[in-house]
This record gives sequence, structure tokens and C-alpha cells, in this order.
Amino acid sequence: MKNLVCAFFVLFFLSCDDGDIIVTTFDFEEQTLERCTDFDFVFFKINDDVNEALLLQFDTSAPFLQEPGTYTASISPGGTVTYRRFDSSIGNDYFCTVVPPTSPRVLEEFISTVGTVNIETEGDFEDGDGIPSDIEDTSVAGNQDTDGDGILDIRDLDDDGDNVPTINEGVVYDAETGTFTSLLDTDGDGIPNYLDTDDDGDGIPTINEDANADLNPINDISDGNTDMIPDYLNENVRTQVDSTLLNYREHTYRLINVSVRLGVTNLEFRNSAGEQVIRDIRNVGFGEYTAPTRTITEQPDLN
Ligand SMILES: [Ca+2]
Ligand SMILES: [Ca+2]
Ligand SMILES: [Ca+2]
Ligand SMILES: [Ca+2]
Repeated sequence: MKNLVCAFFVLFFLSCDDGDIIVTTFDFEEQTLERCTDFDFVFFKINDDVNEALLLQFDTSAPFLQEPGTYTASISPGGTVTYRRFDSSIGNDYFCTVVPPTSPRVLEEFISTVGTVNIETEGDFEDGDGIPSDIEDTSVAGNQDTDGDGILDIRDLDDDGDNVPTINEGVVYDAETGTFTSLLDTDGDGIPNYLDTDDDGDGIPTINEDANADLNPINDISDGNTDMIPDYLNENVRTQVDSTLLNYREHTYRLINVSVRLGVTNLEFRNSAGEQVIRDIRNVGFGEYTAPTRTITEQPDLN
């Protein structure tokens, strides 16, 4: 077929050469990119005005929904980019069911089983320790890990790795004034408790002052003092746990404000008969997916 209409894919282009098969115009620039949460990884856009949909389906081990960064993944094997035109509008769950609905009917379909998915993920970490990320890590590289447990300070709810969460170590940051209004330093050694691995300065690391070995030094009061001062803040008590029982507590942090930008290059579309190739639709920008907040749990490395 000749002299056909050029398709328009979001921000990308295509040209018409004689002999190419060209689909009707389709434009998903205004449509929201959505994801089927129960499948790895199915993204789609639906244009209800013209009963068209664009589907991206692929698989990857890249942690792009939980780790900001730039990634690439392959459509093949097993993945597809699919354009469909229907005889009536489809619901948002159309692509998210195990057995696709038989209605509405598919009038036209173009599929590519090859291509490269280009992914850019942005987001912010929140460890719930009361200190904003830009204050927690002042290193040039942005990869400060004070306790060396493999979890960066901006994600680490226990920055000094003593099993007392930072938020429980007497640190209070006032975001309005940009200053610390409290920096508890029990032993007066100049290191605030949240960065001090021996808070009472008695020579026994705080993590060891855990008499009942439940990985929580806060609830150990070996001398039974009525002021409820735990061993790790009491320089007169040096009861410590058998070191073979020591470990870190599991850590949880959140990735918030997550956006995932997706584009696919090197596509080769075919129609449902498999005979005709649309050579010039090579690149498709899927736009930005706003992902829900993600809660991540990690076991820190005990060093
Ligand atoms: Ca850490
Ligand atoms: Ca932290
Ligand atoms: Ca401490
Ligand atoms: Ca002590």
C-alpha cells in the first residue's frame, strides 16, 4: 500500500516510505501511563476517544521500581509492545486480567516482540529517623554509610548500627530553622548518641548492652533502677550479651515520590497476519508512570 497516513507516537517520529504499511494515526501523548500491579511488568495507555490502547509487557530483574537509576531491559524473550484498536471503549482492567475479555473486539493490532526498554527512575528515600536526607549525607559522593552495614545513612533508620533507632537517640531536627534542637550526647565525648556506638562511654558497645539478646538495648535494665535507665545509657552497668547472639535488626525504609520514565527503541511491528512490517515505527515514548510509595525491607550486614 502506498500513500498512507503516518502514525504519530508521542514525542517520536516516523516517516513514510513507499511500500510501508502505515496504521491510522494514534497519539497517546495525553494519556496516563498505568501499570498492572499483579504482573511483572505490564504498562499500558488507553485513548478512549478513539478506542485505542498501547501495551508494554516485559520482564527484567532490574530493580527499577525500588532503586532510582537508569536501566535497560529487553522486550524479548517473552515481552511485547502492542498497539490495539477496538470497536468500543475498554476498561482499565482490560490488560490486567489473566484471560483478556472477548469484548470489545479488536479491530486492528500491531505487535513488536523485539525492542529495548529504556527506564529512568527518580524518587526520594525516607528512613523515618527524623533527619532530612540532605542533612544526613553531606558527602560529595552521596553514599555515606556511617555504620558500614551496606545501608546508606539516608535509608538507615539506625545510622550508628547500635540497634537503637536514630529517632530514639535524642536527636531532633527543626526543618523550619534548619538546625538541630536536640543532640543528646550521654557520655559527653562530642559524638551525639545517634552516631555513637558506645553511648554511655563505659567501654561496652551499645549493641552489646542487650542482656536479653532481643536486638533491642532499650529494654534492658539489669540493675533494676527505678529511673528506668537502660544499661546502654548507664555507665555503671556493663552487662553484655554473648557476642554470638548479636545481629542487626531488620531495617525498613520507603521510596517516595517515585516516577518511572519509559521508552522503547528498536521496535519491529507486525500486523496480526504477520505478513506486513511497519518498518518505520522504531521508537515509542511511553511517558511517565507515577509509582506508589514502596516499602523496602533489608537485613543489614553485620560487620
Ligand atoms: Ca548504615
Ligand atoms: Ca538515617
Ligand atoms: Ca548510639
Ligand atoms: Ca552501660
